[in-house]
Amino acid sequence: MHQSTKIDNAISDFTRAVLPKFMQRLGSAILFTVTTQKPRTHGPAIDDLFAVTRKTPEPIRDGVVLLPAFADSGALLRRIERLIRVSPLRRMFTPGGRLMQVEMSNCGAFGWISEPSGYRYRRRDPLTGKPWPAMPGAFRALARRAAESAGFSGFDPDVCLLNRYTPGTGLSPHRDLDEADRCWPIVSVSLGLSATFMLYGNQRGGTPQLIALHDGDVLVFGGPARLAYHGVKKLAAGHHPLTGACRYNLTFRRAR
Ligand SMILES: O=C(O)CCC(=O)C(=O)O
Ligand SMILES: [Mn+2]
Repeated sequence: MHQSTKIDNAISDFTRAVLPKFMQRLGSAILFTVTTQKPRTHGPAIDDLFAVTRKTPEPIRDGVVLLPAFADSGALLRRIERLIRVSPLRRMFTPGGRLMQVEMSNCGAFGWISEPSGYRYRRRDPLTGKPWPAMPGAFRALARRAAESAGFSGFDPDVCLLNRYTPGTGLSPHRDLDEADRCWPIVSVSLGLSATFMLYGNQRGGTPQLIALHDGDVLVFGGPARLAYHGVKKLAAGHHPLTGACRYNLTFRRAR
């Protein structure tokens, strides 16, 4: 037989007899791998918002706990994008008429707003006239688990205030006072650019304790620290791969 015919025959034998068996085995191997993979316990694949690389909780002071890298920021940000298409971020005026630096929106049964008559929780977004977008179940679960990890069980937030900071923007010292029952903690999630949180005592003034907050960190404060004065230093310029030149904060509260 001619040499090239022999090679042709060998190739066609291989294609007919060996290759299908090989492909069949490969298919079974892939199927085996897929079907025997355990479901992921973290990350957006099963619709939770917990980071895979959570670190040990850090007690800051009585009633204040930092949960470093607790939240899956990528998954949270995708939901935030959807929420602010419904109720856009906006800058509000303080009751005294000053334009706030931080851009805000809300999701949940209530939203926190500033009106000429004072700070209020409202069921409807004054910008759209419609109810605030519902709080995603995964947001609620994240806030509940964060509170629990900090020693506050049973937290069921009905408000999630969305804050967006750009470089040069900060939040002056204040207390979160507009909630009906202060037995519930505040759960505060940081996303994107890092910021410096200023934690004071329960009286105005003094020297703050400075807490560095990075992407995915969650700060919980309640109990004896529930009415502590707190604020955020002006954001330094920077770039974060997920948020660009800004920081988002989600503040979960129980309003009613
Ligand atoms: O952005 C933060 O880390 C804090 C936000 C805050 O204190 C608030 O919205 O009341
Ligand atoms: Mn606050």
